[in-house]
Amino acid sequence: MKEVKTLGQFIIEKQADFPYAKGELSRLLRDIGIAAKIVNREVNKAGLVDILGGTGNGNTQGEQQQKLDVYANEQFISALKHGGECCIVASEENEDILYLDTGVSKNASYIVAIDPLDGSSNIDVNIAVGTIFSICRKRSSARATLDDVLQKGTMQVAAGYIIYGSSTMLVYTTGKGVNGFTLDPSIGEFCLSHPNMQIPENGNIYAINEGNYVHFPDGVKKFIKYCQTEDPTSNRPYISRYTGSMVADIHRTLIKGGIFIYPVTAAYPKGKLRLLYECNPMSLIVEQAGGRATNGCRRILELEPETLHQRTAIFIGSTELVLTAELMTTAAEFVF
Ligand code: P6P
Repeated sequence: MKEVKTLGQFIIEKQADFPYAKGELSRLLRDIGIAAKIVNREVNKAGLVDILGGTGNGNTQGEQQQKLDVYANEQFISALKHGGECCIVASEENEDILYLDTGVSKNASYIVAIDPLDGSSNIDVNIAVGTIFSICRKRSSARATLDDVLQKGTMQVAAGYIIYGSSTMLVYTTGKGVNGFTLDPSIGEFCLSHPNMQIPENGNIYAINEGNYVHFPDGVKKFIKYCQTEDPTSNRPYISRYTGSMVADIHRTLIKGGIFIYPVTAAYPKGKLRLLYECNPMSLIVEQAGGRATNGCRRILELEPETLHQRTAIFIGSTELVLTAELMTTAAEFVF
């Protein structure tokens, strides 16, 4: 009988990796896991209850807010507020940071940046959506401020995502490798299913929205043509897969290898995806699994955040493939 290790058991076991840990980060990860199970329950029955469709409001990004977006945001913020370990949450769904450092969270020392439901426009068509989170420690000795949120990706103490797909998985890292947990609905627990995840060094799947082809930098166009050119010695033409859901595309890339690219486009001259709560956490995970993540020429984790909802281009995936894409794209084409 295979031993089942739950997320909670794993977190406690790994706490030993941090000699000075007092359990705060463990409790914070537990809180995120609880909210994920609640959101999962609603995502799974989204077609049955009036939680689908738009709220009629827009979010910070001017994107049509889906009801499930709002619900997920509320659930994660509530779990963080009542968990006692988070002093500030920065959410894609909120214009400004939210201070949680009152009551049980008065002396909390962690900052959480989160995209509560990424890819939510896919909910109505039953394509996998996800939650992405990034955790940093408060740097200031006094009350946390926006400066404590605007930290480089290298300062993350943990990062992870939940993918609500054919099964629901939570994948996270605390800087010592990447581990994946699958939700077992029969016991309501995330169970270790993908220990020590390693991304294949190379891969033959490329993910990019080719609808934007005409607006891509020439180097990106060159790379796409490279992927499509017959060359049996290098397993080309590659396979094109793109779901419109960053979590789903990067989860597939993590497991099967390949590359996910969201470059600069006419509509998004600085890239579309957000640095703090999409690109930084996904980049830490992929790097910890042995992959590479840049904006085409600079490491994502080294980019200096200047604003809360800052966007960046991203090339992320198997090291060999990301390097090939970078070599085809001159630095001059990239917005720093
Ligand atoms: P496009 C979803 O809206 C999202 O933020 C990511 O999950 C996804 O990778 C990307 O945008 C899709 O953008 O422009 O290709 O529809």
